[in-house]
Amino acid sequence: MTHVKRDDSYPPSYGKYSRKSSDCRTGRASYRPVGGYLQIRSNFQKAHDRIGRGFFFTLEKFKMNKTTDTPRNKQTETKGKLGDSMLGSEILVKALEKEGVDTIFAYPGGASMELHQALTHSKQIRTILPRHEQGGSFAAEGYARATGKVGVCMATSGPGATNLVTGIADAYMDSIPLVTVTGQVPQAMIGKGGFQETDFYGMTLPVVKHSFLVTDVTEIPTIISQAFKIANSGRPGPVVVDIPKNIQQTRAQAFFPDDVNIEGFDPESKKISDLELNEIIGLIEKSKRPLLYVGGGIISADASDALRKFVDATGIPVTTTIMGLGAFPETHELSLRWLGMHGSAYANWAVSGEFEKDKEGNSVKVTDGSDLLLALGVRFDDRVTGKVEKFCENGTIVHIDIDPSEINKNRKVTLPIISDVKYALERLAEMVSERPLQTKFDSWQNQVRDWKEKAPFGYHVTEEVMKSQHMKDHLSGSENEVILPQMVIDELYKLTEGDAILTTGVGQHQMWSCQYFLSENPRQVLTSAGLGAMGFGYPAALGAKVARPDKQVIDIDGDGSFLMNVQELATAKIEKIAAKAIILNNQHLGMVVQWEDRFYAGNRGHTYLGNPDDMKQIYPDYVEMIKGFGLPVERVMFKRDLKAALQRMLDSDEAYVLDVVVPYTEHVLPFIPAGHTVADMIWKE
Ligand SMILES: Cc1ncc(C[n+]2csc(CCOP(=O)(O)OP(=O)(O)O)c2C)c(N)n1
Ligand SMILES: [Mg+2]
Repeated sequence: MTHVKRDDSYPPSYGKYSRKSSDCRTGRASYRPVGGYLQIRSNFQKAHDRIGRGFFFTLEKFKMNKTTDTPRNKQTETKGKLGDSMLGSEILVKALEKEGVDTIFAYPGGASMELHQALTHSKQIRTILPRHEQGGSFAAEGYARATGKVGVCMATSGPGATNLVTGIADAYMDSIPLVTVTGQVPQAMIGKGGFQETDFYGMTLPVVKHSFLVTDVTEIPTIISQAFKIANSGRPGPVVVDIPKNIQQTRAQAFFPDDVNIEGFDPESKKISDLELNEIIGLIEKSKRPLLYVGGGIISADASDALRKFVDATGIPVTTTIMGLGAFPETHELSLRWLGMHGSAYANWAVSGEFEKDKEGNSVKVTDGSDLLLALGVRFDDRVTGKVEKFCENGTIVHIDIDPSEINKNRKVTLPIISDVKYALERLAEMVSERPLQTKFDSWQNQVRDWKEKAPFGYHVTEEVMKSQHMKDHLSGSENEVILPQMVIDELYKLTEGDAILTTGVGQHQMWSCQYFLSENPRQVLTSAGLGAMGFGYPAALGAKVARPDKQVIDIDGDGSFLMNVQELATAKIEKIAAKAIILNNQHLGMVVQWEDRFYAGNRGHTYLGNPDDMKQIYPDYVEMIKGFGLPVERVMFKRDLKAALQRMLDSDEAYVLDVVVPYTEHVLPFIPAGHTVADMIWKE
């Protein structure tokens, strides 16, 4: 079996012993040690014997409980500076400072309190205490997603570390640069099932880009530099650095390299050739209906300006993924907004064609979709493609990505290219401005315009809403004042004029946030896309606000999702982080309810979040709860109060929560049921 790895990011000398996860197609499982530490031992021992390095731990080393005898690795030969005599914990803090870290979200415990002691002496790093490690990991992600810089979080061994796993998995799925530092039990205790020991290194293997277990105190600076480099080069991702307590307590003089050269790891050197670029231009010249399908890779690569130039020079319309929101301005006439399960009908039509039902109820194609799909920095996620073989079935597909493991993984394409996408777009823009295309795409652009006019995102108060329990319980006599969830985001978009950073939970509110808030720029809507992790919204907003204090940062959340990390309100209050939150409170797990309505005849399977003994009550009482955290809060029930309440929230200098009560009967449309095609898209009631 061949092992194709993300980025090819292993130094070859680490080989399979690096314990880095790989993509699922190539059988991550074969990397995974079956029996924990003992099983790894033989592999690692072999690796150690072969390469004579101290990068990989061995049981012998743990037994020795000292680490400074490890053979020096190559980095000592590079330029740098020998540090003063310091404790391992202090070396770590210095190494983080050297990487430019200004914020760390860290929750202490027995195996990491040494690190916290050292952090108290840092003048550069602000240590923020989240109220749950999961909150800390999402906050670090929010920081990273808002800036493109590496987010950093830290936890103690055992339960502290396991609480980080969801955040790490989230960063892995969405390719977010994250360095997580965890304390580990002393080396002598590893493998013995001692208090708060978990094999965190092993546990996180399938969801990290790389991981280190530090066995030599003097290697901390090199490992930290490597961790940051790996996290944020090529396709970004999470890196775990697990540091046993005895290493933190060991005094040593460590070498701080100016730069680290990781042998064999140079993802950014992958560049498309002019020959391939000419081939793409040739395909565009021949095409009648070219379409750009762009994703988070454009944002990670900082390639949106280059994309804009290329579109200006060619007139090719653009659709993005949710991770690619803002890679191209959504207000631009050539923007088709985002595509997929709940994306715009017109983006989905532009990819695969427009279908209508005939008299017998069969779907028939009425207009062709794209004949040339330029897929850049995307991964053909199933929420985008639906039934993947039908996705742009009749088009030629060009796929450019930095990560070889994405090529032909979900969708076989005509022209796959491994390249830095920014370079590819810059060169393409240059080439087409030097030698303009012979083709114009007027009729295709007109088609796109017609589609946009035919099926804009929209909402209205339906009969279902009027007849709903929500109306009876909460709006009897004031039915005209009902607030639909979509209205809230629409109004917020108008009030902020689109100049804000949004985070979201996961569910219906998430989809409406992406539909009704148009991203002009990258890094405006931060959402857990690949993992779909409820609880992401508010902690991510904290991280984003810390990183971008100049911006309004607003978490648009569901009542279910918000409750999952509600404790982070304490972080906001105590750390004075003015991240706002709007709870679109439908008293239900709305997205699951929507599926129940569509596919399970409306049978409710534990999707009601309110109090069944008193359905007129709004439960839990967020107003009382948020008051308990010492933060301002308002409940909004009537449309007439919405705008002013939103404005008060925006005007607040501190964290502020609006609990907006909305009906649960709304469905997110358009909707392409999972595994189906655009022919099955429900786009109007
Ligand atoms: C941690 C986690 N658990 C469960 C789910 C499954 N899930 C997806 S959406 C959803 C409902 C979310 O409810 P809420 O946050 O109130 O948002 P709404 O859909 O009502 O807007 C659930 C349970 C998930 N995505 N994440
Ligand atoms: Mg809800």
